[in-house]
Amino acid sequence: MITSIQKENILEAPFVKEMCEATFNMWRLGWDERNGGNISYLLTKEEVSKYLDVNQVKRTLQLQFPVAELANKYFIVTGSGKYFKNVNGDPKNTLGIVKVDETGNAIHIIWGLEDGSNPTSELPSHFMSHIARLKVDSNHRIIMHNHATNIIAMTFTHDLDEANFTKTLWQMCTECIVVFPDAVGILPWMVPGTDAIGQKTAEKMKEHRLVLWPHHGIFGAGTTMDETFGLIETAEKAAQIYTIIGDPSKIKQTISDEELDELAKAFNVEPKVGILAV
Ligand code: 2HA
Ligand code: ZN
Repeated sequence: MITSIQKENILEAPFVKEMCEATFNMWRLGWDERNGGNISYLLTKEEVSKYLDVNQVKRTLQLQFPVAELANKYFIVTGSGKYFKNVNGDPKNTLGIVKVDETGNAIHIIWGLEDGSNPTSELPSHFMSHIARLKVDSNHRIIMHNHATNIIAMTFTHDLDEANFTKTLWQMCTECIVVFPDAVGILPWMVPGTDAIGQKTAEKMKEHRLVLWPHHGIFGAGTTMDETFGLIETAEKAAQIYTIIGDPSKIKQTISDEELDELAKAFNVEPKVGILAV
């Protein structure tokens, strides 16, 4: 009996197309110079099985940081050292589909990264953040990191207190409090790519879908590519306005705490406690 089932072309998979489009847009917006930025996207076995035999392992990589909570889960990830500018034209070398093994101590590459490259250097921050977000949101799927220009600029010119920073962003455009009522988390400056920054990022991800790495960039979490992209885009737009204003002493009027509160009520969102003085 012939049991082999015809698989569809993986390059036509919606999740591959979404990765190509998101990376290209981030590069186009100037947020991902050179090999800056990384994305990981949680996939279901059913989604992947439509295109691949999930038991055909190409390579296995040991993890320095066990992720038992992600055992048997599938992700499509950007590759380490890959330029976002090039993903759309070369998905099979710049993207990879990985399955976390049944212990959480290793990952199996089942597609992509064909030139022998590895998943993103920020895999600890991605995996630990997925674990944190899945605990608070069962629909969570995406972790996205980039070097959003004005967010980085603002980490030089604004103090790094989370409540102060968030309130300034909320004041810069009316949409902000509606899009990220959960506020931004901010780490101290740390060396990227390490388990330590992964742990700190994930701790912040318990309460925030946006986490800033001062003088480096931003992490965003969400249930879809569009939502996660839009979250970062909105914070970046607010930071751009702050940076265009330049000298905060030039500000003649702003959105008051009462107005921000009114806005939150009108849009049915709960602003993080301790930011608005109302
Ligand atoms: O090189 O953005 O944080 C990719 C990065 C590291
Ligand atoms: Zn980075």
